[in-house]
Amino acid sequence: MIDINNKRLVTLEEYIIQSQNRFPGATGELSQLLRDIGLAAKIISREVNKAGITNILGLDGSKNIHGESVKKLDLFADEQLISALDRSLITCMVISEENDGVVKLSSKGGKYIVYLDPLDGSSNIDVNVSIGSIFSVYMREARYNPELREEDAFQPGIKQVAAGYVLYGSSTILTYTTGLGVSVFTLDPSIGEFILCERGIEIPEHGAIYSINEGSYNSWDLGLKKYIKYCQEEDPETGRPYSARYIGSMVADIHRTLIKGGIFIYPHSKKYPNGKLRLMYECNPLSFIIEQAGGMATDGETRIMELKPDAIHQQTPIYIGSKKNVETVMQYLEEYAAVA
Ligand code: P6P
Repeated sequence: MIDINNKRLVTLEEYIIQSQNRFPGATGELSQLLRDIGLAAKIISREVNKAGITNILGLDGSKNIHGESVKKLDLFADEQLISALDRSLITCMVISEENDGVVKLSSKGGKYIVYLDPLDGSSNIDVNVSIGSIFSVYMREARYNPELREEDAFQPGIKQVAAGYVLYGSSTILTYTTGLGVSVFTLDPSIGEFILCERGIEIPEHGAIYSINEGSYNSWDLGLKKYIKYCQEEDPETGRPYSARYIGSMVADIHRTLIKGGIFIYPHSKKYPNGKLRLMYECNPLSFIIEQAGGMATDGETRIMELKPDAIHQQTPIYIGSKKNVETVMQYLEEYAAVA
């Protein structure tokens, strides 16, 4: 612990070691992997916070797997995270939004597989809206198979051993879970340390906020249209009408949902018939966090973390947030599913 103004503060590194000590058989490898991500996050945070005054802003001219223009900061974040993970020889491969296929790291025997969205919401970089890095960690199944196989990476979200995000906003925060609850850290740039600010965080069971891009209203299912109409009706008993909040940066929208409750929705639409958000490096890790905090996450029919992946960049619709909010929208979707 460190003393600042006589206050005992716990750093991310200390917290990870303390948590590891709760597992007598722990080898410390997952702890090292989380520390690697924390280090990369500090470096990315420094660049994000000065993007406006360096030449790192703007497009680098390339396109990612989804045909989206790649911003220079995306590539910087991708490089920093992969380099940090490669150094400790614990991770055998990385799958990232910025790379079409699997990135095989120097440690062929590494026991972990990491999915990354290095800089989610990057279209907001130039307008100074919060953006985030997302990570999802799996144990390699065929551990002793010398051949690194892409199939090792096709695991459902329930197999995640750790997941989390870094949110580069008014402050830089790191939120993660290893399946024992959700902890939140805030970066103190004056000492370059992530400081523990909340552990065992719980999402409110209900929240009077809905978060969805209403521009795609015309392509919604009838049940979703009816649900949003329900949110907009006056009912002081249930705190309706709800507030509408949509940042367009999933990490920021999910973090607000974690803290204040409510629901975030990205449905399928004409433009995205399978949904826009990626299962493996956006929806699964954020669903792990929300479920660990007592919330729910579904694709409208199936629990997100039980979806069987068959492609590393697979997309899915998502309804995620407070338990009561998700249950209500599911009722509307089921009730109107039969209606054309
Ligand atoms: P839309 C950002 O590009 C992103 O992947 C998520 O961070 C965000 O929630 C979503 O897309 C926003 O998509 O179609 O509303 O602009």
